[in-house]
Amino acid sequence: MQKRNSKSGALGLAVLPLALAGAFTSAYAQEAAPPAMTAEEKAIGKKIYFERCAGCHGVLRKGATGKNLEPSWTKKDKDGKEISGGTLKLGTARLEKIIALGTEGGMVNYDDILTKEEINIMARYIQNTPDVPPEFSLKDMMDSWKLIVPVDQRPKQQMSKVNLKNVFATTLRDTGKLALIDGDTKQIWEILDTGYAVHISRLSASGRYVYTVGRDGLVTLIDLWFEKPKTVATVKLGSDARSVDTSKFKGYEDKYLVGGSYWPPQYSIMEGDTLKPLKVVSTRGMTVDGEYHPEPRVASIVSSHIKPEWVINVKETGMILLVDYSDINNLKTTTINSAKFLHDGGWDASKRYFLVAANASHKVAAVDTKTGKLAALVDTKKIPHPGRGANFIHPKYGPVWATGHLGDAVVSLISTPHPDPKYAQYKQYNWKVVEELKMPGAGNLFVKTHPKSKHLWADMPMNPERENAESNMVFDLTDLSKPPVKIDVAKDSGLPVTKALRRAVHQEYSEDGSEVWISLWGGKTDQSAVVVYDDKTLKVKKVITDPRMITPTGKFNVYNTMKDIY
Ligand code: DHE
Repeated sequence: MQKRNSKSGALGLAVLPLALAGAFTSAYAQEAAPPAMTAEEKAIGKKIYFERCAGCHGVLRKGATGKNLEPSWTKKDKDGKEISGGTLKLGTARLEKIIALGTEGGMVNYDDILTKEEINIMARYIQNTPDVPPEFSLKDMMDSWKLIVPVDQRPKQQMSKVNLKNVFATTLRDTGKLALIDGDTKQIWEILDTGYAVHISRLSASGRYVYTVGRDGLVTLIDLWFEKPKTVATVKLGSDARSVDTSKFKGYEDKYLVGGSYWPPQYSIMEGDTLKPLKVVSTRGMTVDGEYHPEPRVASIVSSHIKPEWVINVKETGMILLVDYSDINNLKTTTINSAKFLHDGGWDASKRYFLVAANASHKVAAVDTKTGKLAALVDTKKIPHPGRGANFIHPKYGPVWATGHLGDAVVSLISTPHPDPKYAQYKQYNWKVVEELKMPGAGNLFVKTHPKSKHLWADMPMNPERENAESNMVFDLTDLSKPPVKIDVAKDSGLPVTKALRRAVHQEYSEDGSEVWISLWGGKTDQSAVVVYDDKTLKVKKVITDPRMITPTGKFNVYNTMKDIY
């Protein structure tokens, strides 16, 4: 996903065909020396690149959701020409414009985040050879591991009266903290320190432990059985990470945790209740096109309910790994070819098929975890971004799974197989996009519904228009021909308008499916809120705000996350 949207500038990178990405060899020899940089400027460039650019372009800058940014692309020729051997050479002035204004290809504008000097540093930094960060071994993990409260010193039962199943683990992104909010009382129960620019949380199969991962690779294990939630262990997965999941198959509950890293490109297996590192597996290797890739990052990970298995999606190679964790010393892995640039995804309603966006390939791959084979590769609109998607019964086409798109103003509904014979009549539609629901604009990140709900919620936080970015669209699942209702979440919060957009992002249902919680992702220092809606009436039920409520984004209801309900 792109962090922010372009204002309007249709510059350079947007028009570069991806196919040209590798066509630089002949021109390479004629390239000029990279622009000079002082050690201090290099350090600034390195930090900004990690914080702002690496997520989309990769540490080695080979490109994924974002374009390839290797010097072969970014540097001008020795003679100052921009085009050489079929390759567009960008150079400092052009790169400065792209960084400042963004592109229509999805590159965001940084002119109101970075100073002019920083933009100039970045334009020069990316013409220099990429810094290669150090590897991170099992020993490095072990050295980083902190067991703060050993298992025998933890409570033997839940100490508080809080309804744990309805607790929401809420990301406070830019503060590097996690708020544990009591869903029944809507009170903040505890706020705990986590990793830098904390990303997602997942639950152990029992619902006792919350695992949170930061972009710096720090995993935090939180025990909900204390009177107040407590961090009982931490460990580093590497220097850059996005995903974790637990072992959910019967007999393995709370036993293992698996974490996926962006850098180094690998996944790591840990003890579920202590985070003691057990094994590290590299994901470097060949892409679906048969080319070696040095940085195939681990994107989404999900734990199977029907087998002792994780589905591990490797972004740059387009390989989906089914990793059998029943014997981690003799790890059995099924490697499934799908499409490049795998990102986020979720289960179908039966939890047999995992559907994952191959975002820059504009496809959704569906893997059949029962047979261990690719079930389908479905063409979608531009840059599908489902979050975990949304499952419901379409009035005409039966069971469907929904995904929105970052690059297009539609939510696509893909027909999915279902074991219940009453849905056999819909088999003819399976793995087809059966309907596209119109949105007011692109920039969708998440869609959500609940088995008890008649509504489908879709956000647009990456849309450039304030009125779209701050709203959600709600579709009536009993009559999809009705225009969706637009809910202005920022306005409903009652908070003062701020200079920064307050992006209405990520929906999560309460345990009983009666409420929808939406975050307002505001400015880095602005007090913000989570707005709670009654899912039936679409009226505001509660605005959860607090001076510490800064940049709330993802929310993970304990029960729904534990059971993968969406
Ligand atoms: Fe995410 C899920 C990667 C930016 C909020 N994000 C995911 C997943 C991946 C991913 C691989 C799937 C995890 C899984 O299921 O195991 N996200 C990335 C990036 O690489 C990216 C584009 C850029 C970056 O540098 O990190 C990125 N993500 C963001 C944000 O800026 C968001 C909107 C705000 C934030 O808090 O960081 C954001 N991502 C989320 C959320 C989920 C997520 C809330 C989980 C959704 C769910 O319902 O499970």
